[in-house]
Amino acid sequence: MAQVLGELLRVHEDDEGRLELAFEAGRGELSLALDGTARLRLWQGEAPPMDLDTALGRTPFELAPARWRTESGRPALMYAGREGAARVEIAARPFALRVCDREGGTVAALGDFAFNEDGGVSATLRSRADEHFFGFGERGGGLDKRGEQIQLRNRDVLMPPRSDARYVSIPFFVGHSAGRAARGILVDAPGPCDFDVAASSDREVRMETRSGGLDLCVFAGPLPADVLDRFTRRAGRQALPPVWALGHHQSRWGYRSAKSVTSVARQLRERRIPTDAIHLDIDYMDGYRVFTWHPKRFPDPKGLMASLRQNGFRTVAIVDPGVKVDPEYPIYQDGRSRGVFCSEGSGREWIQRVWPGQAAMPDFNRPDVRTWWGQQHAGLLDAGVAGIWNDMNEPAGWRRDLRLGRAILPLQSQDATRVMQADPVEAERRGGELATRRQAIPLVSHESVRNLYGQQECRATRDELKRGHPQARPFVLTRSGTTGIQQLAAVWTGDNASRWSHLRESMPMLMGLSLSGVAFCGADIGGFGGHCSPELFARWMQIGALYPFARTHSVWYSRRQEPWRFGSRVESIAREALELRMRLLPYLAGLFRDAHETGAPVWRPLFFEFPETEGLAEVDDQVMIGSSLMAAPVVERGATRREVMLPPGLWWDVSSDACFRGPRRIEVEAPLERLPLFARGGSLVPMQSAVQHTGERPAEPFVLEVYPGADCETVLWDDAGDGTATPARTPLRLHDRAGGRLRLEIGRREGELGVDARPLRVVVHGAGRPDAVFSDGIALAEGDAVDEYRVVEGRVEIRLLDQGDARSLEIDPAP
Ligand code: MIG
Repeated sequence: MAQVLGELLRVHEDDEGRLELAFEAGRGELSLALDGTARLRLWQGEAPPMDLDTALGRTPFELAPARWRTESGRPALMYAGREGAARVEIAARPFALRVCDREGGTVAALGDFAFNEDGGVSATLRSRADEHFFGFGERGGGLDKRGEQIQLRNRDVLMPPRSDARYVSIPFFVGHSAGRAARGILVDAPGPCDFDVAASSDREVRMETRSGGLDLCVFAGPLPADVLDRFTRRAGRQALPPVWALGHHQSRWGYRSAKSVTSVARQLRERRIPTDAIHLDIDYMDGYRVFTWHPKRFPDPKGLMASLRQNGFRTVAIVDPGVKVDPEYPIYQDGRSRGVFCSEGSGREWIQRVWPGQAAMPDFNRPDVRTWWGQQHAGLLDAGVAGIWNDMNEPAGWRRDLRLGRAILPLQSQDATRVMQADPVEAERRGGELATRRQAIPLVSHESVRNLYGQQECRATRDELKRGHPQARPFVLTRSGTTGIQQLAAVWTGDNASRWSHLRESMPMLMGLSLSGVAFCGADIGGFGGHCSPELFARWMQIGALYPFARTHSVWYSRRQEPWRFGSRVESIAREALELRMRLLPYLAGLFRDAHETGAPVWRPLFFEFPETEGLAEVDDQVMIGSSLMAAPVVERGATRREVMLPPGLWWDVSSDACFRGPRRIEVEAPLERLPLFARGGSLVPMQSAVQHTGERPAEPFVLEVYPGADCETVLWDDAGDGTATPARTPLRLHDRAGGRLRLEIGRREGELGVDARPLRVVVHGAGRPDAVFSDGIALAEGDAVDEYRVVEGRVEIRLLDQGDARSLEIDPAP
């Protein structure tokens, strides 16, 4: 039975700017952050809701010195600072909140607070009938979640109905209606929670935690980008990937031996399919014992990885959390003697079935267990593994299974109701002492902190990869996670299938995940389960090569999915798609830098870039890659044309330089060879020539594509790729006076990293045959040499030597 909060009895302002609230049936705390974010916590009894900043090692809430005042008869908590401002009005009977921005506009109105039997809290957010909702982590279905009932509980699952729980739960959403201020809400819960997204009532979002009180934050806009900036400031920003991780990854469950890995690698190079990483799935282990190598099939891991590395490949190895129960297996013995595993209420080790048979599950909530787990990686890392792939960490598992050779059929899903784990906050507080005094750590039920499990494992992994190299940018890939996972790992969306609908669905799924803070995300290219057709593979690779994280992966009993398995036509299409990714590397690296610094995702829905424009919330088969490029892939079988929605402004078809003015819908031809890709008018896209992997020196290191149509500015980042030096930064600016002279300013390069002088080719699209081209005021001659220009198919190409000095270029159109 729901129990209302009852009347607000007392309000007490503490010395630091928090407001303590006492209700008939519980307690609360209201506070504001320096950026104007409002936070409400509610709980029953003594214990406040679990502090996830402490539990997950996040940056603490940046408390602002707010004041409790009454203005024009309304008591409110208020703060106004340089970075943000907010006023929160409180109504006492019944308790309700109104969060207002600096201008006094309502950001959020919240009410109907009630406790459930297990100490969870439900609340209602008022909504406009035309508000659209985005986020919630990794979800199926369309981009706009209005009308859905959503469960957030991490679990292993094959493409469930859209309302079902999936691997990654992020209880955050953005609310947006065209032309109005956007806002965001985070329900910062360690365990499962549920949302009714204007399904039962079109003017309300209902949210409920299942236990543990409520810890809710309201993030103001006005732009969707402002909401993401504030949200990721709270939850953590995208970690910068090592540059090699931005290349293509080739994976398959079924690369059974070192031989098969070597052969795939050799063919990738022979056939010139750009690839940076090869993944080793569970096949490399000995009887699926984590951190071991199969002695026959992988007899010389070090030699294997050295030869891969010599050919420009990094190796990523899978690590599952389940440790085989085997008295002969040193890792199990050691873990057992140190008591690192989760237990059932009775004190018995929590055993469940996964690949190795019976397995014990480490309790990653404890810092000593995370350190222990990290140390187990030594063998992999010494052998030359460059990145770690954390699978099965929801955690997945089953109670019984049927084993038929390589096939394992889970028969009965796990029931973790009696499992206990260390209280992550207490464990954190006790830190290093823990190993000796663990008996004293209070336990909580696994279910109440379930959504943290995979994230804590990634934390153990990342910390280990950074140990001794604080500047390093580790590569960790995870299947499960929750709020803030982007600080620790890239996310792939788990087991999809080789179906057109799953290709189509990957678009909104990745855009939704992106809006939940996870910029580095991707779906298995080609589909994991089932047999991929040549046409589906071609189409999947065209857009997959532009996923923020681009990995081809499949299951062992499906048709092989290396690009050459589908005939030479599809092989060429895949090669070209991956070459495009390599050519875009400077642009992509800049987008990751933006995500890291501002929270703006790499993959953005159209409304994110055009929040004033009506009708874009529904567009989820097109994507903005950064603010300059828009892809409209073909995701329908047999289609060779498609309709494209062009938002306002000029749009250049990248393949033909045809130029269109939006807003409008156009039909484009898209034969199998072609991905419809548009550049926004008024954009500068730094590119390079294609390489086979990111470690290869491109023939042309810097090609600046200029798409006229509006003024714009951007920054080119040069980066050692591994965090060893602060990057160099070259500001770029385009002045596009309609009809008049076009001016490009290349700023002076700044920063620590030395960049050698290099050729630069500036390509100005749609410039026709100009009257004159100037560099720093001096007219250039036509020709192919440095400091000359030529006209190629309606584009002006200028060759320069980039030595890091400021430069300006001007193009006078023909009269
Ligand atoms: O229960 O390691 O999602 O990518 O290939 C299956 C084998 C276990 C699930 C992952 C998939 C991986 C597979 N794993």
